[in-house]
Formats: sequence, C-alpha cells, structure tokens
Amino acid sequence: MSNRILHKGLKSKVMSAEEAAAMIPNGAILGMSGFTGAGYPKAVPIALAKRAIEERMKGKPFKVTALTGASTGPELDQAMGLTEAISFRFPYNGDAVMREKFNAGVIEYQDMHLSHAGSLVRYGYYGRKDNKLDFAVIEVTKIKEDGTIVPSSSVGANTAYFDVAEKYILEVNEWQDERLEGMHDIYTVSGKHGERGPIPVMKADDRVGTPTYTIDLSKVAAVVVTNNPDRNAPFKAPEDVHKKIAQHILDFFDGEVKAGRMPKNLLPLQSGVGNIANAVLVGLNEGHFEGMTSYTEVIQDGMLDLLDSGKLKVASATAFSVSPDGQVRFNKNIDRYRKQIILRPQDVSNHPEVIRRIACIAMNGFVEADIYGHVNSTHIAGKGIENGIGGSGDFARNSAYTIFMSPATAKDGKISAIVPFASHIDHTEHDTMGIVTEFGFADLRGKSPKQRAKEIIEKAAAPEFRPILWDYFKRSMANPSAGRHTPHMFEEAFSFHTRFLKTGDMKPKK
Ligand code: 0RQ
Repeated sequence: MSNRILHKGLKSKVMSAEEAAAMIPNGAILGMSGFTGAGYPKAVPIALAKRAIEERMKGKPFKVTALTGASTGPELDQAMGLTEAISFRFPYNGDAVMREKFNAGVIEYQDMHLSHAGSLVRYGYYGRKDNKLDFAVIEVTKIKEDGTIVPSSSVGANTAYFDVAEKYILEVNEWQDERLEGMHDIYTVSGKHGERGPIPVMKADDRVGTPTYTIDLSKVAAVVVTNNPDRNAPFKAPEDVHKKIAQHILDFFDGEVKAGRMPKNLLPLQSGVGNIANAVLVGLNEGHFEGMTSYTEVIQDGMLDLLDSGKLKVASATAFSVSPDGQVRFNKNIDRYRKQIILRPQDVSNHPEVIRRIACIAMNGFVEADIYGHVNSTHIAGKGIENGIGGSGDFARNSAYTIFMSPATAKDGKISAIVPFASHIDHTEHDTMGIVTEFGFADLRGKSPKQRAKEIIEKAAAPEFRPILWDYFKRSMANPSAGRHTPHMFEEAFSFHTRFLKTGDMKPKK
C-alpha cells in the first residue's frame, strides 16, 4: 500500500488503472488534470486507450470527451489519439498525434481561452443533460489523513472538474515530490452568472486560498497509484535569432523605464512557452533588472534561473513546464522554491480581472501577424491548427504591455511571419502593442491601422519581404473600393498564402 494514501476510507478504493477505466462508460464526459505536460493522469488514459481497442475488436464503439487544463503528455493525448478513444477534446493541445487527428477531421477539438475553461464547464456547457461531467480523473501528490488532497505539479482546471463531476478517479503519483505540499494556493472561482465576487489577488505573491483541495470524499470511485514522470521536454540553448528578439524586448523595457512608464523592477512578467520565451528569460537573467515578479501560467527553466539568481522574487503560475535537468534542480531546491513559487487554478492565474489589476507584461509567440497588427497564434495555412490559443488571449487583452514575438520567417525563409492579412485571427489589432522579430520591435501603441502597417513592415518584416508587403499596402491604398482606414484588396489578401501552397514559397518567382 502506498504511504501517500493516509485517509482510511480511501485506502479501500485503491485498484488498478484497468479496473478504474472499466467504470467509465462509452460516451462519458471526463474532466482530466494536466497542464503543459505537468500533473496529467498517466495510467487511466492508457487503460482507456486499451479499452477502446478491446471494445472495437468486439464491434462496439468506445469514445469519451476529454476536457483538461491544457496540454498533457503521451500517456493521455498520444495513446488516446492513436486509438481514437476521444471524440471531443478541449481546451488546448500540444501533442503531435492529437494534432494530426484534429487536422484529419477524426477528433473534434475546441480551442479556448484557458481562463474560460473552468467557468464554461461550471456553467454546464460541456456536461450531460443534468450539466454534470461523468468523471474527474485527476493526478494528485498525496491524500492526507483528513482526506484533503495535495495537488500535483499543475492545478489547471481541476477545481472546476471536482465541482462538476459526479465521480472522481484519483491517480496518486509517487513520482511527484511530496514536498510540493504548501506550494499551491487553491482558490475556487465559482458562482452562477452574476453571482461572483472579486478575486482578492492584489499582487503576484498574494496567497488567497488553501494549500490543498477539499473534495467530496463520497464521490471518490477509485484511487490508482502510479510512479511516472511528467512529460519534461529539454530546452534548446537560445539561437542567434532568439537572442536578437530577446534583446529588442530588453531594449524596449529600458526605454519604458527611462520614460517613467514602467518601474525599475518592471511589471509582473507573463511569458509563454517555447524557445523564444525562454531566451527572453535568459536575457533578463543576464541583464540589469532586479526585484522582478512574475504572474504567468507556466514556470519554465528560465524562471528557475531567475529565482536562483535572486533577480525574480516570486513566480505565480498554474503549472510547471521544465526540462529533465530543470526537474532535478527543482527537486533539489524545492524547500526554497516553495517560498518563491505559487501554483493556482488556471481561472485565477489567467483571470482577466487579476491580470488587468496587477498590470502584467504579456510575452507570447505568434505564427503570423498581418500588416495591421492582427495576430494568428494557432493556425498554419495548408496544415490546420498547431497548438491552441492557450493563455495568450487572457494575457494579451488584459495586460499593461502586450508583446508578440516570432522569427520573421519560417521554413528556410520561404514563409513570412508578416503577411497582408492573417489567415486566422486570435488577437485583434486592439490587443497587440508590440510585434517583435529578429529585425526589430514594431511599437503599435497609439497608431492607426495605416501607421501600424508602416511600423510593422519597416521594423518587423524580413527585408526580402518588405517590397512585396509595401506593394500590397500601396495598391490597397489606391483601391477605390477599399476605404482608407484599413485598406485591403480582398482578391489578393491571401496571395502570400496561396502562392506558398502552389509554389512552396511566399515570394513571387522573379
Ligand atoms: O515548425 O516544428 O515543423 O519546425 O511552427 O514554431 O518558431 O519553433 O516557435 O515553438 O515558439 O511556437 C505560435 C506555435 C510558436 C507557439 C507558436 C512553424 C515552425 C515550427 C513552431 P516545426 P517555432 P514556437 C502560454 C501562451 C500559442 C499559445 C500561447 C504557440 C512550428 O508560441 O503555440 O501563446 N502559441 N500560449 O516552422 C508555417 C508560419 C509559421 C510556421 C511558425 N507562419 N507558417 N509554419 N511555423 N510560423 C502557453 C499556454 O498557454 C499553455
């Protein structure tokens, strides 16, 4: 018997993952834990994938709806994707197999702002006829004697899933360090339409909830013991282009501090996932800013570096997204990190109210941006959805500074990240303040669409694409049927994309 299950009543609920999965009927709606490869269930999803195969061999269907916090790991999205054991997935995905299934039209996916996920589930929009979910399948670190639950390496949307599910399956993962206890701040954002009060987080380091989940123990149908690592992916050392992007952002911060618009210790940092975001954090660690804070959704290696150097005082998030080396370092220093790191539910970490109150600096990657500043974070023309909007929209709309960053070209220079019209729009011109590439920082604040176009083409577009972007803009200005506010030529708006699909290059043949 695991020494992580201390509550007497729940000891009798321990069973294998296969036995737990056998309780889940075809068509069930599951709320599962997991956020950026941290804290997702690792045994029951594989058992469900096996069941899907077994049932299908008997000629019976087996598919479930899988709601999570954000992306998970191969045991969930890859295994259940390969076996097509999922019919509908929400609200974010980062798995390549699952992505292929969405883009092949085999599995339905709804991409969603991560701050909305818990609320929409609580409103009953994803439930059965009685608005409930069938099961919450949640990874935890420990079940205490009094039945309170120590959360795992992510909190995600778990409080909503506990609130709305009829039954619970808890995976107690002994791989998670028990000393995570005390790092979480569980504050439940609940209440019907119009009945909610303010969230009392006034600063990044405010703790307003409890360190554990308090759940209805009578709903626990199964407890499964696991000992499996999170999906910890290594980071690449920042490449030249990433370092240049980071430098433009650091120079921008310097300018804002000098102008008296930003304090010397900056504002609470939100940083997306990926190599560019990590390069910015590396740059901040090598730079001169001190006493920084972070109010973000994931804690990656660069955040640990900043905490280690003492330049960052606190990091508030909903999950970890560290490399295998980062995990070793985290476990080694966990007692110090417990004082510096706060893990919250994603409807608090990403809540517009808090983000706007504490005035974050949002920094997220983009796929493409158009000359007027509309940003596509999610869709690749000719391929379909990449990952999802994640928390980028929560932070982009509500932060004091909203910065999007990407290399100016993709696929060996054949694709321009700056296009006449974005082929999908996640963030509108109203939400974008800075578009940054290795060539420069386009500052869009206080600019009309035409002024933005000039700034974006001159500062952020790759030099080899500037002439054709100018050509598009100038001819749109002369287009009698376009209007002079945001001029376009509809028949050519997607000419970069269509040319790429036909010839493999967005540039016209000479
Ligand atoms: O393709 O993997 O085949 O090489 O897209 O691009 O440049 O490696 O950058 O990993 O930082 O991802 C926007 C997807 C950028 C990410 C996005 C191809 C490119 C490559 C990846 P390959 P890069 P990144 C916090 C906030 C939305 C969610 C978000 C993202 C692959 O940042 O998912 O912000 N953001 N969350 O070659 C065709 C283009 C392309 C292109 C890039 N214009 N056309 N292909 N690629 N641009 C996190 C959470 O909320 C959980």
